[in-house]
Amino acid sequence: MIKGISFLRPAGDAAAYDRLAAFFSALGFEPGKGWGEESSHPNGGHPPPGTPASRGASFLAPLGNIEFVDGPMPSTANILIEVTALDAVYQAIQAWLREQGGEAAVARLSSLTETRWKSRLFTVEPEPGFPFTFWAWSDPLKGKPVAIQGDLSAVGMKFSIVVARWNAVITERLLEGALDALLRSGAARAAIDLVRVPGSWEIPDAARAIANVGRVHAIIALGCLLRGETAHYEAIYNEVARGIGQSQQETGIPHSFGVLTCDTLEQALDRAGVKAGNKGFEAALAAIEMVSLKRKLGQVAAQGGPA
Ligand code: DLZ
Repeated sequence: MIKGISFLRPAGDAAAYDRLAAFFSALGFEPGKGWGEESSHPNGGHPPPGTPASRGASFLAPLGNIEFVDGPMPSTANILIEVTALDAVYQAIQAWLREQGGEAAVARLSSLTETRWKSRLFTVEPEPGFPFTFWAWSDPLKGKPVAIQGDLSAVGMKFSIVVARWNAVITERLLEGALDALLRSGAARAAIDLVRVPGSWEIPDAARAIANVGRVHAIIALGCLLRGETAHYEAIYNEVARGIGQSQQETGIPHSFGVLTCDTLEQALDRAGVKAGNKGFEAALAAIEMVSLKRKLGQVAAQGGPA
């Protein structure tokens, strides 16, 4: 029943709000939905007339909890952010503060200290009066995530969507779903290329050409093959799947598979947003996740690989 927990804190003024939001964005926090009074309040509805406008910048973390303390409080800020690469975060924050306000701003960053609970931490005030403590377990195995998995933020990522014109009534819906997923996950419109090909058969060739140029982080393949209307359906489908997979494996660029293979148009419509989700949306999310995962695997490898 319980789904999440949010901690609301007034920023004070618009400039502080912007700086705090910039700080959390710069550290790679996944942006939440946030809110603005023009659209709607998180509790729903519009504010009564005469209420001052307000807005909310939201940032997500994979895990959260609220802790009540009995006895002396630890000497930390009351918002603690657990990370897995404390030194890298420290350096990133130091650089951000220096860029914002030179050495005077860097003075709002404490030194790294050991705690009594086998961890290291530091406290920073990205905005005066807003302290945050970042910490990590000293024993890397303790702080290690149980699984290495990709996130779903597309901020800063570039994509190509290759979409087949054949069965356009379906593929245009898949395209809408894919764009919806990318934009809602933070991708910039300018970071999405759209490439149209005649039919699914042509997708692997176009995908390979795009991957060879190497300017995008992932390729999303969208098409629709209908068994009833496609001669040599199996042969075409196998070749499309093999070609997309081969392009992915040989170029190292994630290719997500959003090619529907259905018996009837009705089935395809269901999978293109009517009754059974939208395969284009799912393919776009898979692409985002794989880009993020491959970055993380790269970091793990750079740090010497798993123990
Ligand atoms: C020719 C053909 C047929 C019969 N059916 C489909 C289909 O259901 N879905 C699809 O994406 N494309 C189809 N095509 C077109 C081929 O993919 C290809 O574009 C043409 O054979 C030209 O090479």
